[in-house]
Amino acid sequence: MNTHRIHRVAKLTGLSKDVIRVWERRFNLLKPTRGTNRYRNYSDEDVMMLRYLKEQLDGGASIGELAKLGREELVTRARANTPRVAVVENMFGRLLQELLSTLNPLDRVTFEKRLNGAVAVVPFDEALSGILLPLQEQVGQLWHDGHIGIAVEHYVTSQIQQKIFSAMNQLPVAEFGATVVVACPPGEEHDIAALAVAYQCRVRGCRVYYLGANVPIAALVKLCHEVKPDLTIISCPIVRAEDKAAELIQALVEDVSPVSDVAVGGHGALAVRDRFVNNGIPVLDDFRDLENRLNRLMRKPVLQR
Ligand code: B12
Repeated sequence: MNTHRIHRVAKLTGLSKDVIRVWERRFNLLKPTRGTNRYRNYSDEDVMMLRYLKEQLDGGASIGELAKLGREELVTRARANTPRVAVVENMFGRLLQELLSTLNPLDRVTFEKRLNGAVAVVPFDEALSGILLPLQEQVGQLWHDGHIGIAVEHYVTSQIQQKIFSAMNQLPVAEFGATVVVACPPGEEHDIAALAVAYQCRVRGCRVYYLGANVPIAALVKLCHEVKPDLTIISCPIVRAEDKAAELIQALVEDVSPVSDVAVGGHGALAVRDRFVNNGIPVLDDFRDLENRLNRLMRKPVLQR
């Protein structure tokens, strides 16, 4: 999660600094924190909500009516509606090409300068979906197609992981929300989507146990007994052979489901969606679906542990 001083918020949203200050005073919609230097720091969520407000005002809505909806509702609407403005998409597209052009031969300094610079100036949600996940996919593809070595792929993957971990570490440690375990099943090394899932859970205030790649079922069950999750999310990017998929479903149903609600996501889960669903395990279609599930989960009263 990034924080932004008011001049950058003005740039990112197209609103003047005065308007932002007035809305902050009058409508109590913004929650800037104060840095050590006493400057206001606005969150990614503030920026996203302000962009949404600006778009609605441009479309003829009134700020008074919008403000009555309250922050929580506006943030939910903003998340659902965030339009991928063509200019931003082009900017990300160009940046990705620039980043990829630094990989063979590897020019670490240019790669890190460009990546760090880009990730620091946009709300982290946008950096994740617009830069980091597409970069991961393209870098992996370059390796699969033999254009770069596995070492360079691992280097870039680790840079992407660091960015997501560091955004997570800036979030407050949740003490009370729903408890969620996020893991990849045995044999699954593709862990970036799981990390992105963990980040989404953290942003929504869940208590998250992120276990990463290739987690043995027995170890997962043991942890679930210990932390009693409200939900265990399994990320399955790889499409498994029939027998392997059946084996995984059986293990989740027999071993994990008795201890925790389970949900699965990823291409490998979608490929055998009916089998999961017929066995009582819901499949989350995409990150929007995940968000809905988490919002429902966070509205449920949670027992304190
Ligand atoms: C990067 C990559 C790698 C990296 C992984 C790095 C890492 N730490 O994650 C490395 C180089 C290590 C790798 C290794 C391998 N890979 Co690979 N890899 C890829 C690649 C290029 C991108 C995957 C990726 O990270 N995408 C970005 C993330 C964010 O997307 P994702 O994981 O697909 O997840 C998306 C959805 O599935 C979903 N999702 C996933 N989980 C969840 C969970 C929830 C709750 C929700 C809501 C959504 C969701 O959301 C994501 C965004 O849309 C894909 C091809 C491609 N273009 O997709 C191949 C691919 C996945 N790999 C593949 C293979 C075969 C392998 C290897 C077996 C190759 C080998 N011969 O060794 C190995 C070992 C893999 C193993 N045992 O797990 C195949 C899988 C084929 C299949 N059967 O499905 C693919 C499809 C390539 C191909 N076309 O053949 N790979």
